[in-house]
Amino acid sequence: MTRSLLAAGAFAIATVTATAAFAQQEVPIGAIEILSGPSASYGIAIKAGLEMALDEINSAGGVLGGKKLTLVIEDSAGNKDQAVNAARKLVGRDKVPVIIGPTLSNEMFAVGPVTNQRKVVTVGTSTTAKGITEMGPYIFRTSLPEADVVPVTLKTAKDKFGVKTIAMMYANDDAFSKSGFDSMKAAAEALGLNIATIETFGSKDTDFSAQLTKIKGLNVDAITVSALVEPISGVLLQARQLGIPASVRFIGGNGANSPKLGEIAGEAADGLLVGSPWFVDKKDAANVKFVSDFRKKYGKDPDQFAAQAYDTMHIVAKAVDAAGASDSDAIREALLKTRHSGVMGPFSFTPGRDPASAEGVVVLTMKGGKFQILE
Ligand code: 1QQ
Repeated sequence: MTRSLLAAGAFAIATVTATAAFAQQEVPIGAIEILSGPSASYGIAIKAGLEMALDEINSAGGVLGGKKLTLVIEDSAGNKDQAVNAARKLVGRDKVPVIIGPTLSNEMFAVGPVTNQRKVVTVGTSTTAKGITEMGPYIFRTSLPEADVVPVTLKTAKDKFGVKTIAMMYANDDAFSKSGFDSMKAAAEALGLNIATIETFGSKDTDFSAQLTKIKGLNVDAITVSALVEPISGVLLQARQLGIPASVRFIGGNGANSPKLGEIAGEAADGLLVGSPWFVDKKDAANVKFVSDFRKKYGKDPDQFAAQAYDTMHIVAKAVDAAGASDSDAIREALLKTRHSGVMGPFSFTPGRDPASAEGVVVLTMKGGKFQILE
């Protein structure tokens, strides 16, 4: 008995020592993503992209001369407070030098001030609202702001489909949805479009009939919607049920860039226009390999959110190596100088920590519940 207890104790000590030694061989990267709840499709795609890049980095020898990069991922469930708690855990308990995420701008506006104050580099891969990187010198993003994408989408709607009069809808309880609407409105005004009405709703709403009935009577050419994927899908389904014809085209923002839209709305989403810096059929070698490897690993196509996350993990790994240490300040400096050629195209940060290039935005449309590039 005593002997086996002693042996067990010795074993436990040996295990702890081995774990501690092993821990020093690892560089932990934190991530805060939506893995549950209505917006989980975004976070699950991001997690898949991060993990695929992580595997590639570690198979190629890791970082800092042979250390493994590990991912400590926390679920925010799309909730600001849960995202802030996750950030506190990652900083305090896990001592991560970098946090990737959170998924939503709404969450980032709560997390950013906390991680910036703790001087922990925080890199949004999907946060597109205005003002994200202005929160402080530790806040970066690899996602193109809506302000750079929606003018391209609206110009295409005008030039290619003759859209002149629009109704505008947005969720007024989500920072991204509101900011995306502001960008859409500015772009519509710059293009000289007539705005027949502006209608709002809540992100958890399921009944949009009052707004849509009003819009139906206004004879518009198109309806813009700035919202996350669940409410947009609800708007599309209900619009067609209420008899708004398919000739009235919907125009979405970054929230519409998830394949979940087609899964929920099906053919009601057909004809929707959305801008994106990435498309699954992009023919460059890096993207072809990424898409093929992703299909092999996960048995489905990557989406824009997975692609952005995949590039971001590679960018972060490069910066860790260039920093020469698992140190947030050194990584911050290194990120500002990092150049990466990824599946989204060539990437570097502006001094303000936003993506340097807004080129390569393509406009996609939905057909049979799937995205297609607009020919
Ligand atoms: C933001 C977004 C969302 C659509 C990310 C999933 O762009 O919150 O900024």
